[in-house]
Amino acid sequence: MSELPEKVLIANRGEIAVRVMRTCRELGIPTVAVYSDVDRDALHVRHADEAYALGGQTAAESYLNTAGILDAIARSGATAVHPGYGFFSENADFARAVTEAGVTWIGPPPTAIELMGDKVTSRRTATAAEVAGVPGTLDPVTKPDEVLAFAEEHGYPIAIKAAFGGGGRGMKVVREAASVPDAMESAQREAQAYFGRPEIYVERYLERPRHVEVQIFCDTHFNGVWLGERDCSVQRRHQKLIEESPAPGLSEETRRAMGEAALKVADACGYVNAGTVEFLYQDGEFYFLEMNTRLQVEHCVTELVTGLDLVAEQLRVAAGEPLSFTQDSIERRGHAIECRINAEDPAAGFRPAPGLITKFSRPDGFGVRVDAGYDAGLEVSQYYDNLMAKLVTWGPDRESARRRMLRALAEFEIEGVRSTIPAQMALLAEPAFIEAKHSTKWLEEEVDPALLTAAATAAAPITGGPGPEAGAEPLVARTVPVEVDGRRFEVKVWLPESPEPVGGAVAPAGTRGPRAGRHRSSGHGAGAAGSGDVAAPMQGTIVKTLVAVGDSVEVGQAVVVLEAMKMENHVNAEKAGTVTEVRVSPGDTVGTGDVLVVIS
Ligand code: MV4
Repeated sequence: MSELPEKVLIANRGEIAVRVMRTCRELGIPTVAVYSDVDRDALHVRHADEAYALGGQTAAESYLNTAGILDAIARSGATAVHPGYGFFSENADFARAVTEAGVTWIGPPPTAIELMGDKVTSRRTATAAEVAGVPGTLDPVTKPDEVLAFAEEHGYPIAIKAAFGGGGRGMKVVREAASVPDAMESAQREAQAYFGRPEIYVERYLERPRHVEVQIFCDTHFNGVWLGERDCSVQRRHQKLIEESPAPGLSEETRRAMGEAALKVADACGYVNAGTVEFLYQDGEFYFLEMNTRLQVEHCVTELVTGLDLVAEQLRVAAGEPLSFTQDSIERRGHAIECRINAEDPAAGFRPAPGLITKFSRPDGFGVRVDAGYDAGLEVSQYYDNLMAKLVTWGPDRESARRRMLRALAEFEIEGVRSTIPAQMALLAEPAFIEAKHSTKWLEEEVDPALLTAAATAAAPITGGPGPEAGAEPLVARTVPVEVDGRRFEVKVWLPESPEPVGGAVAPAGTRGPRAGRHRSSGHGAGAAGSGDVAAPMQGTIVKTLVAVGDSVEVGQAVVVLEAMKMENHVNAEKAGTVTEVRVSPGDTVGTGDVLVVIS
């Protein structure tokens, strides 16, 4: 029998939290969401079985609040934590804090996170495993002479990079000796500013590389498998816009060599769980860049090509199970492309465009997958990243996946905020992309910006529904009475300041009940009148039981005191009879519909 976590807390938000919850649901594992003030009604909260407020708006106040998340773990009784990507996913201290609380960390060992989190030690680890990076210094450089000597040996251009950085911030390209001192100084300054450490190192600079990364998976039984690669070369300012698998034009021989190199790196850092090894690829050669010690945004293209659920595999591996596949059992079929649908304005340099989504009509049909973190009526907040959804298409070959993507992008209707869709449609129709002649420099340096501006301007205007102004009205907390099965409760709801609620956009907050998962049957609905099963009308904590087995009770008699939302509620018997079961005791957490007492 397969051992899986009993209850998973997802320390994240948006599409990745929803994506993890979907797999948990398929596997019968209850899920716990955490949420910030602005995410009170977010999609990930609706998908979870239980949800706990972290408070705050910014990431630091909420999804990076260790004490708050640990508290939610304790209160929910979660036995495992999935970090998603971003936030705490590559934070070794958080991983340790979770483990020390006796909870399973669904991710790699903290030591592997640390080894790969710093580019100097990760390059050393790769080099020790005989996986070459771009030729460069293994130790940080401090004097211009060291850099000049390197350049004399390897030739210009060279890249000066932040040792403890990532994402390309602080990278300086130098094409002549005279520029070395200034470039070093500014690279050090930026490294200090971005990453809090000034150390820099040097590499030969590749002019037109492609970004190709390998998905690997390792278990605790020393099995390691590579699942194929992804080409993520369509980027701007290190934000990926389109990803695909397999990488076009890669020979089977290179693919296998890359996969094996990725596994050597994983081995060398004692890796367990899902990971990605990034390479720069140019002229048939590949060079180790860095390793990402998390499940990545673009993991879905690998899922479509291999048919494997990577989150399910993460749960198995975290529970100590061996991998469910072997290197020889992996079959890669066809081609998958992913577009990151961001709330950004492509006509304004992909400037973030947060706001209220007034229409969100998703594409579907054969070969189309949408992983969305938003829906109509929800607001893309300035506090978090702009990813609204991932649109992924599969086809038997690259061209059919590309055409299917164009079809699906055209079907996707988003109003209220600007999106990257028009830009992606224009890019996918470009000859350089169709012929796969693009590189990491393509979008920023080779594509005519007028193409993106024209596409975005021609796209539908940002109208529909009440418009951003109406939705932008601030919400205020009000305590209002509600009736649940004829019983009165006071609940706190967040309503627009104006006396008349707009549209009904806020109705779900008041009517959905306190954080009840929408898939959960309430148990006290149909046929509840006169039922002997006394069920919790809402999620909460049992304060007191007022009856014992054998007691006789009257209709309407209080049998349990339930604390929910800082209020004590009496839960009453709906029929007269004798108590045959008391299923809860003080301190227990119960969910909506859980049976508390049985009367016959
Ligand atoms: C490079 C490079 C060319 N030569 N290193 C940018 C992100 C960081 N992780 C590494 N980056 C690069 N390093 C050498 N020696 C070009 C890039 C680069 C890049 C790499 C991957 C994906 C997109 C990129 C966009 C611009 C530059």
